Amino acid sequence: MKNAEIAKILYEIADMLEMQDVEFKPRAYRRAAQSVETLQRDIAEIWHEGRLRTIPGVGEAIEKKISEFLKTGRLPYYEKLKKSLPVDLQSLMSVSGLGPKRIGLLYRKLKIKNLEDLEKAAKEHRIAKLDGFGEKSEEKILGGIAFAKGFKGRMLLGTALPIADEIVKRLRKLDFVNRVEFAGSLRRMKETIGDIDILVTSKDHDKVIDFFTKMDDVGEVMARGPTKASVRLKGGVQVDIRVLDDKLFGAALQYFTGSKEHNVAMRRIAITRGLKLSEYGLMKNGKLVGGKTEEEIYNKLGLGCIEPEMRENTGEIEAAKNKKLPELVKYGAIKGDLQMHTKWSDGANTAKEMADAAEKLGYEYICITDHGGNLKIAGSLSEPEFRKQWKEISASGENPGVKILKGVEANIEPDGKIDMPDKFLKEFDVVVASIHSSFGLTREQTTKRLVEAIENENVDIIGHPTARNIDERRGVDMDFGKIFDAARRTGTLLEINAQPKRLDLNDVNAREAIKAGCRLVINTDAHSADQLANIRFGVGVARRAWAESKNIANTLPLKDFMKCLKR
Ligand code: DGT
Ligand code: CA
Ligand code: CA
Ligand code: ZN
Repeated sequence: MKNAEIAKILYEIADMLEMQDVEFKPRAYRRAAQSVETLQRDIAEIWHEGRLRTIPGVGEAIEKKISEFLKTGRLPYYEKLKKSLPVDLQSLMSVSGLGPKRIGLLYRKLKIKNLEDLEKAAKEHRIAKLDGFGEKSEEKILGGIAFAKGFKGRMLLGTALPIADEIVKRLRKLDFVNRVEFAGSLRRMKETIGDIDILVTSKDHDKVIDFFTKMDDVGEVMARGPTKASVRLKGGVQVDIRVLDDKLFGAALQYFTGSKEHNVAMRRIAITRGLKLSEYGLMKNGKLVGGKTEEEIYNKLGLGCIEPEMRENTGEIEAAKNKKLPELVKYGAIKGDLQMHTKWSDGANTAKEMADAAEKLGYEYICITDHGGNLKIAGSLSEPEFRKQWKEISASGENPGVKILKGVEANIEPDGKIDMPDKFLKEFDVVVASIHSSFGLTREQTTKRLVEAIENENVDIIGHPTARNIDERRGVDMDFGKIFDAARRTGTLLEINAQPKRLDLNDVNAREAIKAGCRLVINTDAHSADQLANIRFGVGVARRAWAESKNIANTLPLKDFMKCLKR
């Protein structure tokens, strides 16, 4: 599958054009890249169907380039650009506060090509002297370098999962293969993934390794042995495979799912019971006593079987010991999606098309929440436009299976006010309010800002509460205790935004929110019908937060869901 590879190229083109101060085009490329990156289908299939233009952000020019690349495996336009700008954009871009424009300037003025050059220049105070930079931005850059080093070499869950799915599917088709599962951080649904780990059972180990290392999309074979191999795909992703026999599948799956910290704690428990746990099974005096299934291993250690998403050694082992494991919300439990955008603002599809896609997912309801208020760049709707949209929705006849709610995503201003009139807000079924600007307020200011929004009687849901972007921007700083307290007190729902770049609230915050008695919703914030499938990333976060169905409002049928809105 070439999705990740193409997305990467489109991002780089956008950045390189922007480095040279080209207008408009970078935005288009970036938008297309984002859609391709999180596409839950193989882009080659969409190309074969002649439907590339249905991908949000893909216009005529970009369609042509994607086609050319899929046809020939090359894109001379991109190669030429890259040659003319020998800069390690990817790492420089991951420094918060540094965009392509500034990177272009740093390259032209100081010949900065990579993180090392950047760090050196900042430490030598050469950056502060440049026009448009100052001591403060130099300090910020140094902080940003530290953050970038943290993400370096990792990818978003939303990038890794479709790639892993595709490889798993391929392997399952082979007749000499029995079981195939992915393990590692991916199975735990961590928000970022270092590499993809795949386990296969087969009688013919050699044949599996052979197939795996010779797949079309393999760029480089990094290691190859009789039962394991590591490859780097052309898109840059590393994949590890291990081949084993059926009778040890459970033990290997348990071991390679991790986390390391969870495994260390598990081995300690084994020792207290006179047993030894490893990837080769649970042993007593050198004799195998468990290994075929994970459940068997957990049970023989006196534990209930712990769901992969909880295996981080943050209390799950104690809970399993005391029979206090939560019944985690299921991936199929969501009955409605409460944040999505249509053609009316910055989405790619109509409300009707969104409803059709929702019906396929088995939903009972969706809420269309195009942007309102002052967010001009995202195509915010005026009051008359919203009224026209509502007419269109009711004229579409509605899907008998899926109720379309009238919603809006409004903006929370720096002082906590919502940027739309109260009287109009009351006419919507659901109001989502989110932070889209002024990310740099202090912790006190942000806490006040959010509490004010939460206390607003017209706000049902706080969208992506910290406004972070996993690979670009830290979230706003706030006193979560006060936020959760206000949300619980007012019955305001807090969102787990399922966009792979956001996953906001994250696992840790969501778990705290649940402990504090808040109710959450999981929304995709989809900008196209395909993106409704991103819901699984949000459910993954909820499961990592130990959420049960009762903690997630949109597992409720429509009638009960409407009752838990505060208005
Ligand atoms: P990642 O790839 O950085 O997102 O994180 P993981 O958790 O997928 O880590 P990875 O790929 O290095 O290894 C996969 C799993 O294998 C890991 O979660 C636990 C297990 N594992 C690997 N190395 C060790 C080790 O040295 N000790 C223990 N206890 N487990 C290990
Ligand atoms: Ca891994
Ligand atoms: Ca690995
Ligand atoms: Zn938003």
